[in-house]
Amino acid sequence: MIPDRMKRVNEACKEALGEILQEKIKDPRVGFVTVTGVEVTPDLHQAKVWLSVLGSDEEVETAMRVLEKAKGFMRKELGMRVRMRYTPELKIILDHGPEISERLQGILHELEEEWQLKELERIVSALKETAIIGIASHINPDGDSVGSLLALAMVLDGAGRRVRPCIPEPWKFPPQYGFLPGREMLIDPGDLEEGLELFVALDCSNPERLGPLQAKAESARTLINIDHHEDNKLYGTVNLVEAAASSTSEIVLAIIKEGGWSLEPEVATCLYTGVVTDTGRFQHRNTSPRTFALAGELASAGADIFQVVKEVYDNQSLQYTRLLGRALQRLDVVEDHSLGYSYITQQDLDETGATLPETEDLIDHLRAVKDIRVVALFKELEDGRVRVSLRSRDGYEVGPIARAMGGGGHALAAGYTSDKDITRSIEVLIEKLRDRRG
Ligand SMILES: [Mn+2]
Repeated sequence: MIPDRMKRVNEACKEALGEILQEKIKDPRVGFVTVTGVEVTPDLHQAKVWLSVLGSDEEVETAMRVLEKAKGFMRKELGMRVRMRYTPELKIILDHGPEISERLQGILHELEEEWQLKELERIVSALKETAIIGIASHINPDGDSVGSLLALAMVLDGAGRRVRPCIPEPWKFPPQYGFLPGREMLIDPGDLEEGLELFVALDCSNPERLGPLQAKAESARTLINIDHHEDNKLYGTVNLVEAAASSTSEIVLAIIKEGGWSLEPEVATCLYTGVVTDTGRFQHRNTSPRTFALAGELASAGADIFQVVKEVYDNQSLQYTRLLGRALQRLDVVEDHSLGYSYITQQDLDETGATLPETEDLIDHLRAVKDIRVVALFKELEDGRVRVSLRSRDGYEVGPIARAMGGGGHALAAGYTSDKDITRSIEVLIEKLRDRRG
């Protein structure tokens, strides 16, 4: 049995360490840490400190490593806060207690929802109160970035705002989204004003994703960051980042509803395109019952769901189809990591006549192969660098790999750019996967 005196010491240390973690440890890698228990030996020489850390395995590991290094500092702080004959050495132990972390997750989730609701209200009032609004989405546009951009632009235009919707590099506009309504509203990036009162960035996990528009976005008085990437850098003045959302289009729909704006068929078609493409036609892990409800809602509002399929999926050029053939032919599998990979060179593009923007979904054809857990597609860019796209199945997370390589994305769909040539890029990725699996 623990004597009362030691119980008091444990309690005092627990409280003090909690404060120290909250007030003194500012390292962003530490994240959400809670002291769940402290047990000091009767001779006061050692204190076992149990910590619960929220996050992915990798985040927990990083946080523990940082805290291990901060042990000496924490001990010194503890000595100043709790009067003891001797300040114990700290032994930091990771508390795996599932019910504790689940409870914390629950609390965190509630806080997050409450916070998001407030941000949603702030965004809607900003959109209603500002006359001229800049809007942009990310470089290398996809269905969600274009769909959410055009939808928001049309709604605000209909509400009498002067909108300045923009794609950072318009010449990279994927042709399969050329049918989307509202496209005629897009302005040239060069015509976008600096220092606007309000600027909305859509689907961009970090401001660099705005490419040539980054400076203009950041010169705005208020920068609203709307996104669903879990690694979003929260770079906006206002941030509405919902990692549980299937797509940015889903969040834009929430904004439209909150604003009481009507959902016109053209707007619904744009949002539906975002949802369909970002969920891989309702097949990726970000698909939930909520996604189907959302799709139903958009279809009811008049989204042309058949046109979306026809234009986006059943519309590939002969040139691209031949390129796809090459990529499929080259698919190779590294058995011990269940990695499947293929590549496309500039020469392939020249010879087939296909263009890089057309290859956005090519990787999904590679993923369909049995027993492959991670698939990588290496695309040689014009400047010689290589764009690497990663997809996974069975929950193996590729997001951390992409981030370790200087890129980003979602847990199951991510990417990065490599400065090495294709052969070397492939080798580096294989090495990286080998390291991770030990
Ligand atoms: Mn998206």
